[in-house]
Amino acid sequence: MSVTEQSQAWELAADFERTIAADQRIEPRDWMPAAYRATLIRQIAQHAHSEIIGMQPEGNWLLRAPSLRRKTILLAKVQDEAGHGLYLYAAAETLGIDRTELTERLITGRQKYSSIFNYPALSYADIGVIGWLVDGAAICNQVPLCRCSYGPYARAMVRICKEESFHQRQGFELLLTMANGTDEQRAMLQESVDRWWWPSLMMFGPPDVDSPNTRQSMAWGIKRHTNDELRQRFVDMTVPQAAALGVTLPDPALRWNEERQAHDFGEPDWREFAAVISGAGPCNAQRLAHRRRAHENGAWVREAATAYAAKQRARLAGQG
Ligand code: BYC
Repeated sequence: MSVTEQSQAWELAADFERTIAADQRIEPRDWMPAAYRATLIRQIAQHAHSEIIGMQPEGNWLLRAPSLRRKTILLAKVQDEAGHGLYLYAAAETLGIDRTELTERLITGRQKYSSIFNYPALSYADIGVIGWLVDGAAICNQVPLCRCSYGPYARAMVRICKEESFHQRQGFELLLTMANGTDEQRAMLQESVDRWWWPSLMMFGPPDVDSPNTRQSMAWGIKRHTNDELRQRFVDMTVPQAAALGVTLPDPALRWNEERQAHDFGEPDWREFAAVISGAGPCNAQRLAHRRRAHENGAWVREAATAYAAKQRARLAGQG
């Protein structure tokens, strides 16, 4: 590298650091360190994959919804998740990676998606609990991402968070109906909360001491809070909601700490978390197999769209 090139490179790096320090946004055409780009591709792609894989546990109940009203709500929610996946893949593409490549990394198991979607949805109460706890956890995690230093990701998150808020409310409203229903419905609700509580806490990632990426991601303004801070925020937000529903959260260590002005709570089973994210959760194989099948079944759509685009290009070139 020549001396001029070297000083240009320093200038670009200094510009990047200044933008981050001033809490301004990095945009796709700005220079950025390779590791910043790689971290964003990893996180945004995992996030996009989670939205798409996350359609499966709820989609499983679409044909068994207990009423037309519940079916319409669930259908709208599952469609929203597909939309979130699209915004996020589009945001990842601004970093110079192709969506085809990202899909390939997902279906070959080279990229992760959220641990939570490797658990089965076993009853209709699970549909409410996914909305309440899973989307509730997602909101806690994602609202700060609206201030992420990378512009396209932050802007996608603004839109996604508005929709997540509807998702959480529809879940809570379904659960409130069950809570005011029969003893059997209340038992179904409690059983579902018992299964989903700990996996929901795991959504925030490993404890801070075991999180290799948090420090650097916070220094770059990608993450605004640590995994443990957001987990605490979620617990504090959820406890009064559980009381309103009349359900017990399955944690004997859960209690209000007057001194900290926050709840103390127990440790999730981190061995289970490690197993789930390394592919050995209850539904990992099923989720990936389903995604792979859907991708193969969609090949003709991609081929038709590509052929149509080529035809349009040829027509426009002919006109020119
Ligand atoms: N599941 O250093 P750490 C939704 C991985 S979709 C799986 O703390 P980071 C919804 C992590 O990737 C919501 N893997 O990482 C959709 C890393 O592994 P690699 C999805 C996890 O990135 C449909 C390693 O563990 N939300 O709401 O600093 C229907 C070490 O972790 C998990 C997002 O994706 C996990 N739970 O922090 C309903 C939010 N946790 O990549 C609802 C965006 C950690 O080094 N993502 N890992 O091999 C984030 O905010 C961050 O990536 C995380 C992890 C907080 C998740």
